Amino acid sequence: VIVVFTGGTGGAKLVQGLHQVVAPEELTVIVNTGDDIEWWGLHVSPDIDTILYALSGLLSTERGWGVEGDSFRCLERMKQLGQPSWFSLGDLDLATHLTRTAMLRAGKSLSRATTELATKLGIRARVLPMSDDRVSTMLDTAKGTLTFQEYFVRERHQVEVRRVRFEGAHRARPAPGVIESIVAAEAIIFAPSNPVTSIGPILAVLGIRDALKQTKAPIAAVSPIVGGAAVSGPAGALMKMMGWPSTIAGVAKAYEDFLDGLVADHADEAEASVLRSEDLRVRCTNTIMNSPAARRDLARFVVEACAVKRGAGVGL
Ligand code: FO1
Repeated sequence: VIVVFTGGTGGAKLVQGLHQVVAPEELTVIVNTGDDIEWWGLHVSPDIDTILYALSGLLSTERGWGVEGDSFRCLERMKQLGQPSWFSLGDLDLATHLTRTAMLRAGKSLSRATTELATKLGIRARVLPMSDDRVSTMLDTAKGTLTFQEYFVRERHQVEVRRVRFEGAHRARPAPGVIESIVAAEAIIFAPSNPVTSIGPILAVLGIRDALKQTKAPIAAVSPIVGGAAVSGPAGALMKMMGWPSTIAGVAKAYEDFLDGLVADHADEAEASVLRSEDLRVRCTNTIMNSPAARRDLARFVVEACAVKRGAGVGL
C-alpha cells in the first residue's frame, strides 16, 4: 500500500494522479484536519472534502476545492440574512457538511464519518483524517490570532505571520489506522502541500513523526516549491517564517528527520545538484500538474522513484 500525506488543493492533484496509477485498494491518504472550521453550525473539513471530491471525480478543477459546477444560492441567501459569508460553501458541498455534522452529533468519530462519506461517494481508496481529536491551526499575525481559514480565505493570506501553532495537537491521538498504515506501507509520499500549514499539523499529532522515523518504507516528498517559489499560496512566506529557505532545500529541511528522497521540478535542477547527498536522493521532473496526464505522469515518476515493487496490485 502506498500512503500519501496531504492537505487540500495542491496535494489533491497528486492524489488524483496516484489514483490513476495505483489500484484504489493500494492507496491510503492521510489528510490534514488543522484547517477544519465550524461554519453556520456545521463541521467543515476542507482538506478531507477536497480529497473525497478528487477521488470521486467531483472536485472543481477551476477552484481546486468544492464541487464542480456547484451553485452558491444558499450562500447568497445567508448573506442577505446577515450571516457571515466570506467562506464560500456551495449548495452541493453543503450536503457533505450536513451529513458529516449529523454523523458527528450522533457520536461517530471523524474517521468513521469520513469512511462512510467515502463509501457513499463510491471511493475505494482509504481516506483517513490525521486524528479524530480536534486540532486547530492558529496563526499569530499582525492582525491578531487567526484560524487557518480566517488567515487564508478571509485575509487572503496577505497578513504577516509571526507564529503558527497547532492547538490540541499535543493531546491529539492519530486516527485509527494512521500509525498502522505508516508502519506497514510499501512507500510513503508527501504530496506537494504546504509543509507548514498542511503537513505541519499532521506531523504535530502524537506519534506520527516517530512512526515515520521508524518505518522501513521509503519516504519521498514532492516539492511544493518550484523555481524557488510556491506553486500557489503562502508556502514560501510561511517557510521563511519558520527559518527555512523557500527553496527545495527548505522542503528537505522541513522533513529532514525522516525523508529519503525529494522529487523536484526541472526548474530546480541547479539547487537539486547542490542538495544531493548520500542520505537524500533528489530527482527532477515536470511537477506542474495542469492536466490529468501530467498528474498521472508525476504520480508514476514518484512511485518509481520509491522503487515500489512491481505487480501485486500496484498498477505499474
Ligand atoms: N478557499 C478559498 O480561497 N475561498 C473560499 O471561499 C473557500 C471555501 C471553501 C469551502 C469548502 C472547502 O472544502 C474549501 C474551501 N476553500 C476555499 C478552500 C480551503 O480554504 C483550502 O483549500 C484549504 O483549507 C487549504 O488546504
